[in-house]
Amino acid sequence: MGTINVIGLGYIGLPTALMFASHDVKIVGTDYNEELVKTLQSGQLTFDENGLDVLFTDALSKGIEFSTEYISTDIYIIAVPTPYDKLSKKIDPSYVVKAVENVMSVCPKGATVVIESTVAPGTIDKFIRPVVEANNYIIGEDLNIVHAPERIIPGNMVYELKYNSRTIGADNKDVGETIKALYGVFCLGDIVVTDIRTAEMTKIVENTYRDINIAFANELAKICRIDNLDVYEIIKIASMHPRVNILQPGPGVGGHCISVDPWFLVGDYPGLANIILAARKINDSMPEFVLERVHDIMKEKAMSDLTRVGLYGLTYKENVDDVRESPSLQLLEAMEKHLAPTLKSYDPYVKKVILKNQYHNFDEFLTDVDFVIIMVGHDEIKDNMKKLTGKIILDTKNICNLEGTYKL
Ligand code: SAJ
Repeated sequence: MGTINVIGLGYIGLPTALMFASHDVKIVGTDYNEELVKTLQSGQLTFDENGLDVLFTDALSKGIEFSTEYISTDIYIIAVPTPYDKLSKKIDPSYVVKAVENVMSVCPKGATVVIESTVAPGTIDKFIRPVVEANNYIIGEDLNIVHAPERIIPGNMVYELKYNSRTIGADNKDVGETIKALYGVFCLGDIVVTDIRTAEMTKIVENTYRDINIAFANELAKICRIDNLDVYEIIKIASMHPRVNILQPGPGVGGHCISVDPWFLVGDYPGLANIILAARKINDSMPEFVLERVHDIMKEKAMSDLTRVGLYGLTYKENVDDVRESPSLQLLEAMEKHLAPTLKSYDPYVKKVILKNQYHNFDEFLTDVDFVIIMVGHDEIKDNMKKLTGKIILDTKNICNLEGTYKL
């Protein structure tokens, strides 16, 4: 097997590159960010993830290389960002398009480009094929295009890379089977080969399914709040039914996947994507729902000083360092809209200063607040819950058993 050039060394590209390398596949990882490439070349990781350090050491010992340049080879895996426009909800395919163009500038005839980045259904037909054809490449002869959407969950990426099943979308069965065999080097899950449009749609459907199910749990939380019912107890009991499995309510849905992908279906199928749209709205309403709870609790406690209220957790979920679309940031944004003063906040994983009144030490944060809103269930707070004794607590993650704790 020849060298694989993995393009984009972020949350998906880097673990994938390391996994291949640790299984003795020759890998060159390419990223246009010089700083990032230098960091990796110096033997340092660029983000925290369970088990990634061990994989990195292994991949380095197997000779993985990092570069800002694309190399000439037979197989490319593209894992670059696919941002979306917040207002139009449309995908911005420019990074993927640019990567494919760069590949074409160096690749030999007959090379294969595997796109792992999540794309809205139809993106490859709409944006990638025309660019390839505009370069006078014949798809299937001069260049093969494959869509192999990633499926790994931040926090458990290394495990899931190995054990999750995967989808390979290709125009041609033989190319699909070749790429399937390639991923089979490390992937122990089933690998299904299908066409590109189906692969694109499947990926979006998976995240939409989860969004809808989280929205159901969040809607139940709102319903139960009205009548002072324990939503967690109800979910627990209902889920004992053999065909019921309800997810957990929370302060909202963040991350770059579940809170984004369903919008592509809403945008492309207006009038048809109704549950999908409702689910998005419910999940997006949760940070404001938390604010309403804060308001009610402050009234009940006759507390007026907003500066003594603090948010615990800024990331989009527990034990990761990613703050993209996080419910806490959505909540602070909503406060800003109402011109309310910003709350104190703290997150053990967020080392950079991204907010006013942000703390970097748990104890100092606790000293300066009377009311703690638990937004993220990091292990740190779970392991130190006693430190919150005596505080007013709103626990949106159902992790605190201290007496008097308010729930969602
Ligand atoms: N959440 C809840 N209640 C729950 C579960 C999650 O409120 O019961 C919230 C989380 O706190 C978080 C958000 O939902 O804010 C999303 O978190 P997540 O852990 O469910 O998923 P992501 O966004 O980290 O990763 C998802 C995964 N997709 C599915 O589970 C269908 C992952 O497999 C995908 O690879 C990833 O999106 C992606 O990149 O598309």
